[in-house]
Amino acid sequence: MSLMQIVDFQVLGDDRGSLVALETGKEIPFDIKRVYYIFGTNPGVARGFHAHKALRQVAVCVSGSCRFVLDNGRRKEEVVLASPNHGLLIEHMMWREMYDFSEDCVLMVLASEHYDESDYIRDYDEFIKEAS
Ligand code: T46
Repeated sequence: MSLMQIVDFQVLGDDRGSLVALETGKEIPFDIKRVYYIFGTNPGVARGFHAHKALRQVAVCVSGSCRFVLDNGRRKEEVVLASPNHGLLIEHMMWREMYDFSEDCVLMVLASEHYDESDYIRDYDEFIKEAS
């Protein structure tokens, strides 16, 4: 199975433009406890470089684009997020790295838990040990 679980969102459009609605239990397969977004990323910057023990997330590039690399400890895959119509479901115990943020990138992330630094695995060797 692909590591890249892309969720297609329904776009409600009319002559005014477009609207996407995201709801727990519909497009988002967990209770949304937190929303954050990353923007104004400087050129050449890479982010992420960690996994989460329990956190589940859906990442949406609501503007611009960026590249995600996901790694489950056995293999790595990458995808470019470039549409507000799709979300990337990132399950727990998945190492993630983000690259190639466009200047206009706004990366919105819906998260299943409140922020908790103790849920992060920021050391790749530790991640590989825990993932195996
Ligand atoms: C992830 C990827 C996609 C908070 O105080 N609250 C928060 O909700 C978040 C997400 C971060 N922070 C603090 C922790 C750090 O001092 O903001 C600072 C930057 O966070 P971090 O270096 O973890 O950012 P990224 O872009 O490397 O990773 C973030 C999320 O942390 C992470 O869960 O999956 O985006």
